[in-house]
Amino acid sequence: MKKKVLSAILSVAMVAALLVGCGNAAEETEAPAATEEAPAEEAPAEEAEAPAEDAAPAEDAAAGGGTYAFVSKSAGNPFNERQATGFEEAVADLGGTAIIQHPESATADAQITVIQSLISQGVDSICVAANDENALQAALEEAAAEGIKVCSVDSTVNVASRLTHVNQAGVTEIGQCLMDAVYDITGGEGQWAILSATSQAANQNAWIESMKEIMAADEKYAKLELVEVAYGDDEPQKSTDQTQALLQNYPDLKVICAPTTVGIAAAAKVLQDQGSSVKLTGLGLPSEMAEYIGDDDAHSCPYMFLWNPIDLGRLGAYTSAALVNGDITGAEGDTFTAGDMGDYTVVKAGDGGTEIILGAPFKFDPSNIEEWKEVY
Ligand code: RAM
Repeated sequence: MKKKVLSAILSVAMVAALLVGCGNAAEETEAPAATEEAPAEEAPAEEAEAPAEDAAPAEDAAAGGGTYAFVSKSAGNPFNERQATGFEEAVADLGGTAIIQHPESATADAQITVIQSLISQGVDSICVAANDENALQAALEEAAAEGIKVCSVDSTVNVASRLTHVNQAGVTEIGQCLMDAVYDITGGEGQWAILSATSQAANQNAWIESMKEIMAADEKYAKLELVEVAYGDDEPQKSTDQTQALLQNYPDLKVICAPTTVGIAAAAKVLQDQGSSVKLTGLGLPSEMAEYIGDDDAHSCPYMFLWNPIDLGRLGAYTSAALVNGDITGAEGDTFTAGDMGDYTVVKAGDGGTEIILGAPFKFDPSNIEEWKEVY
């Protein structure tokens, strides 16, 4: 199936999912037809960790093409690769040049090096999934001073560092989905732990904060005990080690919630291989998690959530272009058309800045995982 057709189906499903919130998207929408061209097998066109050599010079922007850069959190994470694929697709639609940069590690320093190189290349925009909310500020302010339009995607930078943020879903909405899942899977009481990405990741930290606030605000959660927030740094081996440590340190642990696709995949394997009775939920890529999702003792994850990372990348590109073209400034109330994804409005974000929200989280469970695993 051609990517565009696939994207159109996904967009319809995403809109429908918006209406059902944490509900199971497949119950309300037509699940995508299985496709022979699974995104899991598609290598992103540019994997370069060093600045791309074929980047168009700044003059191309004046000619109407535009050079749009995407900086992911780190290399080797399939979620980031799918975002990059979407970003490239949208830039191709716009007739521009995409520069995709996956830093070597999920650190602010690695991203600062990449951002500085992009500034010297004279790109028109930088769209970054931040490894640290505040640490990129000097580099991004320098970019802005050079006339480069800066937005964040997936994981925000602070208000001073960006014009707007492209958010996958509302923070509280994701926090509520995850908290409801922990409540449901534990049976409403007992010990649970979080396996996160890096300790500086703005997106994971916001979701974790939201979960804690939801838990504290309602008596319903009073019998749940959050014993630890562990950090696997979005590295498979460290996430595996952290999962094993949680199992060892908390013999009464009932549930691990991993709000990271890298963490949840690593934890799922540990739990399932060990035949552990500890259950798992969180945010995962269907293609990586299909073998672990099931209602029985043989599977570690009853269900999990995510959004479409390809569409997230596409929206990041369309937002970048709208900023470069002057269609939006990133102010609350600005509207723009994101190609065939439709119209989006810039809204107020929780940190006092603005954001553009892609949609609502999808729920993936045994009823739909076989179909979605082919999509992303
Ligand atoms: C990981 C990354 C990414 C996050 C997903 C859910 O791939 O940390 O930033 O959005 O998980």
